[in-house]
Amino acid sequence: MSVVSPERVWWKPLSRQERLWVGISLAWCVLLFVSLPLWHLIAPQNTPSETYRTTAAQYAELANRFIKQYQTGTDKDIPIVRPPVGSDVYLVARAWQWSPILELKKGQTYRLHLSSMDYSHGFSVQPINMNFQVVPGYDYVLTITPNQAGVYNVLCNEYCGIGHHLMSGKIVVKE
Ligand SMILES: [Cu+2]
Repeated sequence: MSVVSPERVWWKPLSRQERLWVGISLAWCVLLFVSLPLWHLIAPQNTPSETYRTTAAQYAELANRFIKQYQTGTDKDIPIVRPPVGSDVYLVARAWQWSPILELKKGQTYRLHLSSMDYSHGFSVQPINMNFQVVPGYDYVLTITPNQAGVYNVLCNEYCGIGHHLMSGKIVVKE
């Protein structure tokens, strides 16, 4: 009397079709895995690779100096700023506003700094649907080249309190 019946052995050699499907899934996994870093390197608009530690006070000082230097007007008490092309530009997120309003030139590259003065906010640019998390204590630098003129709305897409829905800003891209 045998203890182990051959039918109860779970392992069997793979059939040709099973091997084929395992091969296809494996190739797909590898393709997705390598496409992440590849997309980061070759895509026309990359997510930032620069993040620095900062404090609210430090960042506010840089942003205020930037606003004072290049301010051209105000819109409902929010300063409008036209920075020189290629420069470092600062956007401040706080409950519940984005400041300043940035006026950028189409086809020019800027280093856009983002930080929050209080809670976590979400930097969401509409209608191009670019999204980025803005966490206090960090200075995120996005190297951006606006390639279409127009008015872009900056919305907060991270719930940040009672005035969250009112938190909208603007980036204006001119020809
Ligand atoms: Cu919010």
